[in-house]
Amino acid sequence: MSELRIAVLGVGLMGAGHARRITKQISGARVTVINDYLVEKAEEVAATIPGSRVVADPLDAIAADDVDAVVLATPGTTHEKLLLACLELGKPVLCEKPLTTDVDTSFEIVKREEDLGRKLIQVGFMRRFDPEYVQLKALIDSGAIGLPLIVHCAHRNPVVPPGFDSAMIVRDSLVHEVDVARFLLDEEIVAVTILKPTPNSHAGAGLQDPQLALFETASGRLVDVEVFVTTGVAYEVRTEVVAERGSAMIGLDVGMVRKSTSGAWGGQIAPGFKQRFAQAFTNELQSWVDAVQAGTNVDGPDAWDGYAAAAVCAAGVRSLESGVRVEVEMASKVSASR
Ligand code: ISE
Repeated sequence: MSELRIAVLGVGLMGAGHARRITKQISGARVTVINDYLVEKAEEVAATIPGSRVVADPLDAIAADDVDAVVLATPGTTHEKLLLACLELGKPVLCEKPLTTDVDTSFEIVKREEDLGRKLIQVGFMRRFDPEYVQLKALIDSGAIGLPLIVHCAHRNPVVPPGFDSAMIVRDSLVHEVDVARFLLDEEIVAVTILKPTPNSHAGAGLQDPQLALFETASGRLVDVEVFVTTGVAYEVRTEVVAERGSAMIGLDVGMVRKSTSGAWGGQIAPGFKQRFAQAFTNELQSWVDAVQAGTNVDGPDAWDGYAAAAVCAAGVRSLESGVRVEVEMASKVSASR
């Protein structure tokens, strides 16, 4: 089978990493086209990817004859238009979160894809490809610990970029726990409550950090999340599932434990999500490439998952603002194909 020819749109932190992984680590695919709204940035990245060329307009990049599939890593505000172009041209696309920036346009994308009668969109919720999450999901699905009743999560970032506001903590950070909860428990989240502890005095002025979120699922199971994005420490993502016949926890950061002559013992914590989820990003890309090559186009979170995450986060932001429990407003899943 010939190699999948990929256009990478947006080569900031995520897109540049994906272009490099496709080139160096992924089999069955190569990057043919690079696009970024900063043409000099696109040229800089293209110079490191043999056989790639820069196309300045993202719509031209999607339509190019030497492009079979697209990795979309541009800012979220551009996703709707670019996803519609991919759907129109029948090109499979791996779209970094968010699917789009609001619930209504996310649902429009779901419906457009539905009208086509085949899936073309995978959403970049990479934790589903992380070996520890895969192991935890397999354990739950095996039935060995019985029915999960409660999930405890912690999501800590050492630092966030300037301009990161309290709602972004929900939409950009907590959103991963939304997807993890739906993935592990296999059901929708129906209500969200966000509590606001005393803010970290080292966080930017006005930033509500940390936050404590509580998700309620359709059948009544609960997920609590501490999300704290200015810890100043390192990158920590922990998930514990408490079930009827036992519990299981991942994300303990216990790689090598070193004992030193000072009498101290300890190990290393990943400094950021790029390092913590490096394997997940590689696995995600390889399984997407394999799915596109096999003609199924999606192996992982799809447009519906992107829409569901948007709906839960919208409720989360309303809860953050109002201080009360907010029910999630979401269409029901009608199609048998989903
Ligand atoms: C970032 O966008 C990510 O996706 C990371 O996984 C998350 O930990 C971080 O909080 C987000 O800002």
